[in-house]
Amino acid sequence: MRDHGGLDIHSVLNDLGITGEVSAGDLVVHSPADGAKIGAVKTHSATDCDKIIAQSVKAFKEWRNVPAPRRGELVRILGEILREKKEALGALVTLECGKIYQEGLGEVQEMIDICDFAVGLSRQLYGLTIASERPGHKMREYWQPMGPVGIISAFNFPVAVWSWNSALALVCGDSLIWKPSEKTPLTALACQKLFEDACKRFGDDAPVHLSQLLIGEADIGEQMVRDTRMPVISATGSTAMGRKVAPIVAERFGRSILELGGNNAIIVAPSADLDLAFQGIVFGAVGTCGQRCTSTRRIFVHDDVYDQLVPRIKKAYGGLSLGHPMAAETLVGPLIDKASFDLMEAALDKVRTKGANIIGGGRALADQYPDAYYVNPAVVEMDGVADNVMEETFAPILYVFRYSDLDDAITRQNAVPQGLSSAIFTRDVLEAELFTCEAGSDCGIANVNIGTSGAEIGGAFGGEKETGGGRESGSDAWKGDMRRMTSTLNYSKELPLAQGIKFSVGE
Ligand code: UN1
Repeated sequence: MRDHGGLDIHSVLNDLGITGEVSAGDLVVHSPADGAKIGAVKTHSATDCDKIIAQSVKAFKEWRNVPAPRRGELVRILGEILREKKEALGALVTLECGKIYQEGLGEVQEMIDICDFAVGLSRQLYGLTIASERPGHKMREYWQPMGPVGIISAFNFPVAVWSWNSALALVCGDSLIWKPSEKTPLTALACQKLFEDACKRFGDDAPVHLSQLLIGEADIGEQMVRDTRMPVISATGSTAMGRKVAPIVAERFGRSILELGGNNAIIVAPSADLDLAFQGIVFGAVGTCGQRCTSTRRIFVHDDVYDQLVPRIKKAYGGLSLGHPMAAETLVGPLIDKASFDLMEAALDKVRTKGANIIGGGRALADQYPDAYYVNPAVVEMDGVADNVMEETFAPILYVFRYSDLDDAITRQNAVPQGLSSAIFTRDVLEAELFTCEAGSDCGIANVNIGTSGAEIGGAFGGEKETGGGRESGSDAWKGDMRRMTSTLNYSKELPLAQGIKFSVGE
């Protein structure tokens, strides 16, 4: 294996300054790359959780008074530190969640990008000035900090999702509590350390406990979700998780920002540039070993190009370089664990019994890595087998369908419970415009001539239906971390009532 300049677990933990914190604890972490134990961290108790929330409330009350552009300075410093530690943190992402090092680096870059975005935003938390219907009156909107924001993140983007939420929430004047996946606490501890370093460089305006970790299983997350001191809960993960979180938060009239499962499709039209479509599909389907919420899970290929494109994809699947995610030549690393592998096998068994044509699937590299779960990415030709695939399986399975009519392909694309990402490859402007019109894709993301995954941070990220409806990251997603205040000011000497109501109190 060609490694990356000795970026092994020890040097990486050392470089990130967390060796001590991950050497003993009740939560043992194994690398999905080879199954080796790479750390053990202490989990929090219910009493700890209560204390962490109380501390967060206190930190919020100080932080909200710091001017937003100054709050942006803290995020600027965090971005600077992330640049300094990009290689080490990228390698830890790779070793802890198994994505290839290129993608580990990409994930840290995504953190840097959102920090840059948030720094600019810290001077642009604009509200509207609205024309009042009353003489001598002005109406204005203010955006105010909300309070402690609870962030729940998944193993597959163990650091970027935290950064989308935290960079925005920090400039918005909120404090943070982060419950990372129990599968990836080391990267969370590393981010916490980098954040604390940023606070030191920043100076006294950053209160203690401005950002804290909550380490543990679902029960501790649920305690945070139930707590009325947490006005915003931003949760990323499975639809099953969101189904639990959403009603709990709704019942107490909290705000939830949900980014849940996807079942993303690409339509390949007759005029498509097939080289682009090929690259976009294969990256989308096998990148991150199919473990992105934006991974390409279904393709609808027009009859006219099916026989040119699909055999090419199947051939490429035969030659994909699987292997240790730190090896430079690897394109596909491992699945996170055995449970994921079992789900992939179960999904393939289901279509196999219906007579689908399956290329790939099954375990790979088991002799070399008996304690890790490498798999052969699978292509499943669905023609005549089933109408659609309704579930998200977090693994590299690409279901391939034929189509002849674009409206029908869009209908089938949309006919799943999830609504995160979608794409069309076409050089026909009418088709491209149809795909992104009100009767086109029903997803939060609808791309033309690029794949379903790999969104930039500048756009609002999220989707509809079982994807949860939340938006994180760019555009005006920051509004989710603030409360809107409408203020009408009277500078006249009268008190006219709105809607022309006459109400004069005699004395
Ligand atoms: C996720 O899988 O939860 O668009 C996030 C993408 C990445 C983010 C994925 N920028 O694929």
